Amino acid sequence: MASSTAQLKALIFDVDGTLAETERDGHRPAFNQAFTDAGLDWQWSEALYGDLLEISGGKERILAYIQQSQPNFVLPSGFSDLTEFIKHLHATKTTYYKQYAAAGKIPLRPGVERLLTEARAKGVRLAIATTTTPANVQALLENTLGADSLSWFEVIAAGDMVPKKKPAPDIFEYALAHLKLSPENCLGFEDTNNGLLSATQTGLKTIVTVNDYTRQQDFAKATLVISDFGEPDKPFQVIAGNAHGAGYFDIALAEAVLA
Ligand code: XBP
Repeated sequence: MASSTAQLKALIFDVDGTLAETERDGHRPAFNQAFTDAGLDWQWSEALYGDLLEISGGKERILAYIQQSQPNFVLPSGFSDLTEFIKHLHATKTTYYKQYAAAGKIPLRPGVERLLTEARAKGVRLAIATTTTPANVQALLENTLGADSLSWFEVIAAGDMVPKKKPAPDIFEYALAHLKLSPENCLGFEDTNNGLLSATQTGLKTIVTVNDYTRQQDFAKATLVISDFGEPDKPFQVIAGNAHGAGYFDIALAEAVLA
């Protein structure tokens, strides 16, 4: 029977803050450990980090911090320029992040594994569109969902694969182009205003799951804003939009939201 509503073919997920509380449990402590290793007395508090999250990308975030808050910074010897130094700091930070993931310190958010498993069982394709470094995505997925879980995702669009980071649409455009799908057949999942802008500029209907860093942000462009994906025995809270009476996010709700 012909249908006038768009068919759901793929889900495109942000990683940081959406699949897991990576900023709180992984990135911030990893930045701080990298600073200590480099002999710097910089420590990013939770509050400061909340402000710094306005800048997408770890290397870009370090640069903005130096420019705004460390006017007397002197380039350590052995580095030809600031870009090289930031690259070095960031590589150390990535090493720490991977260690935290391997140690099980970065769990998935409620409902994530259930939703991914149901999508796979029903033939709904999966992709990732994230600003973070590809090695971080690999470490998170393998240590939470198992060794083969990278292969669950047809496209892992991450980090420097595109010229402009979120809120630019580049990373979601990259994911859609590699899926060879139109945005009408996909849903995007985000936790930040920057990410929401990135996704919706491509035409994707986007679901926002908030967290402590982002719940005060402007999500007017989201199709649905919820506390998390929820579980049958632990329903989400609906913050804005129509959740069609559901208590947790599943493929039936994804289809209802897309229709
Ligand atoms: C995530 C980011 C990333 C991480 C750090 O944004 O901005 O920079 O905070 O990762 P989003 P890297 O969730 O919108 O994709 O240090 O690897 O950049």
